[in-house]
Amino acid sequence: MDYEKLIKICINLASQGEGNVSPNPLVGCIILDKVGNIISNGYHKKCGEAHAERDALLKLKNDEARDGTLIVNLEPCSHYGKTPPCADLIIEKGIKRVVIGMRDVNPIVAGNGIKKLKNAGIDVIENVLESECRALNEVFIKNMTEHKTFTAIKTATTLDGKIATSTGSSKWITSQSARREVKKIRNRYDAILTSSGTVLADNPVMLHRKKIIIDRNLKTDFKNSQIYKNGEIYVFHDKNLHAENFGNITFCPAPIDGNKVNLEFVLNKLYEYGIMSVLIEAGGHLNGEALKYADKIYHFIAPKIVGDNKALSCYDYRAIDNIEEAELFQIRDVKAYPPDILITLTR
Ligand code: AOF
Ligand code: ZN
Repeated sequence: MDYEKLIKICINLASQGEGNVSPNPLVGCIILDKVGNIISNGYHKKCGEAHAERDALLKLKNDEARDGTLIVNLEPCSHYGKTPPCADLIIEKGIKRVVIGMRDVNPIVAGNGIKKLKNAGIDVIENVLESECRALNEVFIKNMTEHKTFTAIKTATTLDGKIATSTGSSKWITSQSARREVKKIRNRYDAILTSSGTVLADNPVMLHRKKIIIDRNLKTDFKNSQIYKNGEIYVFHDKNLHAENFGNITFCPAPIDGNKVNLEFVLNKLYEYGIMSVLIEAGGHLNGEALKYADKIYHFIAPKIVGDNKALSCYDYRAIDNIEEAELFQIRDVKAYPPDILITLTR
């Protein structure tokens, strides 16, 4: 049986929950009958709703899953959370074998689901396509193991790393197909984060459920800037004000680091607010400051060259002498969005 292929199907099913399951993991599940035909599938659709295993099992009539195989990208849970334990339901339905992509990193589950299944005499196969399963749930893993918000940067530049000319001309560097992909990437993140500089320079809409703006001196136009017209918004500043709500905007005071709002403070606050992942889309100063916290970078490159050293760079935050001080990332993926490309990097 090609379990890797089946786990891949689970990963694709799980991805349908993107944008809706946070703070829960992305989980997909398929069920094979005793001769190996796929007879059901399911995925976790929304936080608070059925887990993937329950979704797939409850589509079947009473005895249909008996002696079958359940395939799932994350260890079935063993605890009573917002829903009852999936391991119990799997046992009750008479499943004979469970194939798992990765162990759950949630300490309440971590191996207990597998133990429960084995104690009931179920054959458990672990770690099938594990690294792909871990990549799928990179946000959940960071949250559970480090208690921190998963932080990513998205930038779109020319071949020479520029995001605008010296006069600020930047629309558009990348093509429509690349920009369409950006919308899909945004949807995977609980919030997007930008700076007053970007709001003032570009007046972007940045359509999203939650938006974070770093605006130290509260100099953006809260009435008229496009970005404030929708979504739940948090503005971090250093005015002597208490945290306050005005309509959809929450104003959050933050300490200063040098002459900038302390980014680590902001990211820690986001986790307190229940924001499990954030995509930073800003200019070179904030992007640069964010690099040391970045778990991931989405770097779109257009086949264009500006060739002007006064043009604005995607990372512009320090002076170094030695090339060994450069920030180091690993290229995980390169995809074409003709005529542009997207390079995805992680640590
Ligand atoms: C999910 N979906 O398909 C699986 C999960 O609060 P609850 O009851 O939704 O439980 C959430 C935990 O359950 C989650 O942190 C993870 O450890 C485990 N498995 N969660 O949301 C699923 N299989
Ligand atoms: Zn569960």
